[in-house]
Amino acid sequence: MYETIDTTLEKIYIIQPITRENADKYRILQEEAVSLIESAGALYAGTTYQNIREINAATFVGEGKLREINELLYGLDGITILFNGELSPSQTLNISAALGDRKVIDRTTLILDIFAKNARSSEGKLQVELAQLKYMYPRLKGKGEALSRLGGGVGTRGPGETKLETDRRYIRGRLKYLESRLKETEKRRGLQTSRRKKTNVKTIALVGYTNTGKSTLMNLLTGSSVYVKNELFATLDPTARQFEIEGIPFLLVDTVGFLQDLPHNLIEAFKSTLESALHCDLALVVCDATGEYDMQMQTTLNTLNEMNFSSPYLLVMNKSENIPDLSVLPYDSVAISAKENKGIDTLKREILRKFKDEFLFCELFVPYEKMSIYNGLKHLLTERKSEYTDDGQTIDGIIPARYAEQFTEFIIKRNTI
Ligand SMILES: Nc1nc2c(ncn2[C@@H]2O[C@H](COP(=O)(O)OP(=O)(O)OP(=O)(O)O)[C@@H](O)[C@H]2O)c(=O)[nH]1
Ligand SMILES: [Mg+2]
Repeated sequence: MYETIDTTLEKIYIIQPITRENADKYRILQEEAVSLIESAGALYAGTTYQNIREINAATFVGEGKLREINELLYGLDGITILFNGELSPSQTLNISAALGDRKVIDRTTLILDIFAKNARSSEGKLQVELAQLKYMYPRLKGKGEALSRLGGGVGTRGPGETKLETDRRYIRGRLKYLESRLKETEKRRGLQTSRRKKTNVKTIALVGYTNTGKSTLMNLLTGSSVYVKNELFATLDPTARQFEIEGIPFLLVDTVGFLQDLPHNLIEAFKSTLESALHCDLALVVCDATGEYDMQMQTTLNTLNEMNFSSPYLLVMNKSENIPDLSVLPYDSVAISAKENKGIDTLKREILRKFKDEFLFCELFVPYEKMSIYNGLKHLLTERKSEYTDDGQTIDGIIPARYAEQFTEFIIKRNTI
């Protein structure tokens, strides 16, 4: 029997530049590029590294390197080149020309392709298409020659199995249309958010590096079934679900994951869908305890800060079932395993602790003659336990801090969380 290779999959060869800025992390960047290629549904064909002391303005990498790649890939058709960094429009075209008109994409194009593949909501699709067309437009020389030269596959796929348009005049019109459609949806979402604020339910956002297990944790906490996959950017559209801790309702929002060196225009594109997460009452910064969690945490917080995020947050180290000694993890983090349902009670307690100024955990006593007063207030508190005695009712309850004063005469003990 012969092993068959799926020839329908595009093969991608990586050029990994090594610069002064990425000297300490280029290996992680290269590994991530391999995961990105697989997440885009393509095959990894190999990597070449190049030390860049001085950037060649025309082609970024040196001519010698391009000659070497040309020789290496000679006769191998259908191999796409991924430059694992950002290229200017003319650099993309020049590299392609130097490699015998081979298809060349950069990291942003690849990420946008995965985004297009994974966008589900109509707003997500609009945003991805807008970001793709904006990025592609200056890369199209004349009437889309460059892109039509690209052929099919990665970098030419729009959201929802569509093929991206390459006609510049068409794109200009489409950009205007997409922008106005997005403005409308943003307005509608603004209304929803303000309505939600009025209901007073606290919002908790799951944020973090891609593939750390945010959606798995979302499913575990809320009993929902959002999409989980061992793939980068599996989640694109934010999803919100209610869940309770000790009878207190919370809204949990799952969001798109981050990646180091995420292009700025991509962050811009998702700023509005991330809005609910940016204004959350608490963010759970989910990291992979078995990975480069310091880098993951820094990337996440830096990206959020760029978007004016200022909510309190809690560090969550997921996948910790694989860590024999948890004491090596950051001391202020909560170690969990979303997959094996471990550490979740501790996580819930830590979440409540973060809200300790917002809720009063207390015991109350209501004498029977005051029962009607209490019944008028009852809807403001969460009763965890209650018991009838000879002369009244004792209640173990949670009161939102701003209503606490109304219960003063009934409170007999204030508990700490
Ligand atoms: N070993 C282990 N794997 C986990 C755990 N939690 C999640 N995973 C796996 O990690 C992979 C990614 O999980 P997701 O929940 O999709 O991660 P995510 O953070 O939502 O990823 P994106 O949406 O792509 O940013 C999946 O293969 C999960 O099964 C865990 O506690 N332990
Ligand atoms: Mg996810």
